[in-house]
Amino acid sequence: GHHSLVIWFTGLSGSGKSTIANELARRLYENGVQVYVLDGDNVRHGLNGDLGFSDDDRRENIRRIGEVAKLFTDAGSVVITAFISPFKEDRSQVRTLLGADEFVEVFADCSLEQCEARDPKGLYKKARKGEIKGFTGIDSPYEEPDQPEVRLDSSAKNPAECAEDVLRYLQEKNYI
Ligand code: GGZ
Repeated sequence: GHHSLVIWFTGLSGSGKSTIANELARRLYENGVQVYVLDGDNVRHGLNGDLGFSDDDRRENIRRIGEVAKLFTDAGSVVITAFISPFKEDRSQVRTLLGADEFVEVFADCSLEQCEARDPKGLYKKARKGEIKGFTGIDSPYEEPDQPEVRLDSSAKNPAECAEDVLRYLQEKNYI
């Protein structure tokens, strides 16, 4: 059996959050864990389709995702979330909502230089040209976690290695 919990990824755009989250979900699913991934694809287009990228909208985005994650844990799932979640205070509120024993913060620690070099959607390039305003890391802040449960060196490691690092942590702490 397993404990319901939220594995909360945070990190810059292009840091690998979604890819690692999906790889981790696949690995957990293969081990019989009931797991669900919340990311921009299933949340920002639907439930949070009314929200943009102002500081207030990002706060509300994270607040709602925290509440949805709680509903999933109430239903017995392991939830993996993959949002930038740039503000410490918002992440801390979600931690309080879930309870410290059901919240695992995972920092995809990839340098801005590396994220910008990857730039899979060309968004950094647009942000540098001023075509997107308020882009995280360029002209909108990202507050790094001081004490994440897991820090992933996602500049140097590939997504499979990072997923493995999270799995190892979950096993060590007897979450799974
Ligand atoms: C940051 C933005 C922005 C701005 C659009 N700033 O690489 P992506 O495309 O797929 O990931 C980014 C995603 C961030 O949405 P989140 O819900 O994770 O953000 S937050 O937690 O801050 O609410 C990027 C795209 O949306 N995107 N505009 N201005 N990322």
